[in-house]
Amino acid sequence: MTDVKKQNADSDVCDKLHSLKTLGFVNIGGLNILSANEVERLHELSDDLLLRFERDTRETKDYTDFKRTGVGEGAWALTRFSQHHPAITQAIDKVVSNVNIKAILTSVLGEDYKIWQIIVRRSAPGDKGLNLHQDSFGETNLVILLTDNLAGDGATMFLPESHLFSKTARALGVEVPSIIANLLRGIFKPFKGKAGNIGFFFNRTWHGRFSNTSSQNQDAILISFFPSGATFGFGGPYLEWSNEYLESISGTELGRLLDPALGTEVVGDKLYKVTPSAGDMELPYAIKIADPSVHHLKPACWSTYAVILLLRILMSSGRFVKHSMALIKSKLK
Ligand SMILES: O=C(O)CCC(=O)C(=O)O
Ligand SMILES: [Fe+2]
Repeated sequence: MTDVKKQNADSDVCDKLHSLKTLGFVNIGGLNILSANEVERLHELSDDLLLRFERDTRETKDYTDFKRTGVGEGAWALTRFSQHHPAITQAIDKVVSNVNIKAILTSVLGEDYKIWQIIVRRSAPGDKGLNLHQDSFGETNLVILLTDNLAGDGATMFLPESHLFSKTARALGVEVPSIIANLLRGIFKPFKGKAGNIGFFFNRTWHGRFSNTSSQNQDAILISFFPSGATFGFGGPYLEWSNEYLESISGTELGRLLDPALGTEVVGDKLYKVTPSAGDMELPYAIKIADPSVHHLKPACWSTYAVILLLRILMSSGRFVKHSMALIKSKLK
């Protein structure tokens, strides 16, 4: 495993990395990477862009209303976020070029990671949240909060340590709807923090989004990384970065990370496999945790197992009640 100390990272960053590996998510704070003005500007731009595309959805294919896609109500996303404004590109390039950020990414993804998507997600007051789920093999997200969110309303939430559990949430039938997760707020941990805070999570960690009962929009940038050995693809709302954009950022760290022509192998239609450079033979941590037969890691706290058992009981009782009600209704017809 790449040693984070070798990358000249701050010692506090080493502790944060430890939390990420053990809990599956972490807020590392702002680390003074972006100034308050830069964070404010990012927020203003996301505000302007979301409002503009809401008014005219034909203006871009990157605007998604989660209600339309059937994955929630009261939340919106703008994909290929950095492509929509040079100031966004500049700020995100600054984040991904930062020595501490690179040290964390290298430690969990190896040397050869790539970025698939950059989205800005808005959770508006009344957002119903997002059910518990896991995403693609090896995927790891970097989060930048654009709004203060100390209560966790409309925040990404996690079941700590669940990235180390051998079975998936889907296999166990515990893709808990956010309405239930909200009732169990003590169990799931939201990504709380202040505007400008940066964090990471493995998309293998069981996660979703709490409903937003506050009176404020909760906005966050989510950058999706893939390590070598993992595959990402474009399609649906996730379009390929435009060639003009990639050309305009060539030579920058963000350009290296976004251009699929660099460090990947085409394995299908708009499908790219991240390839290891010579010498980086070690399996990245984000890949290891995706395959329990390889890592032999387990959640350390007994409470994690107790929660998983509770969720299984809750969800199967729910399914039993639903099934019985449907049966009774059909008999009474
Ligand atoms: O909207 C959210 O906070 C959840 C995001 C999510 O599930 C993801 O980025 O994989
Ligand atoms: Fe997700």
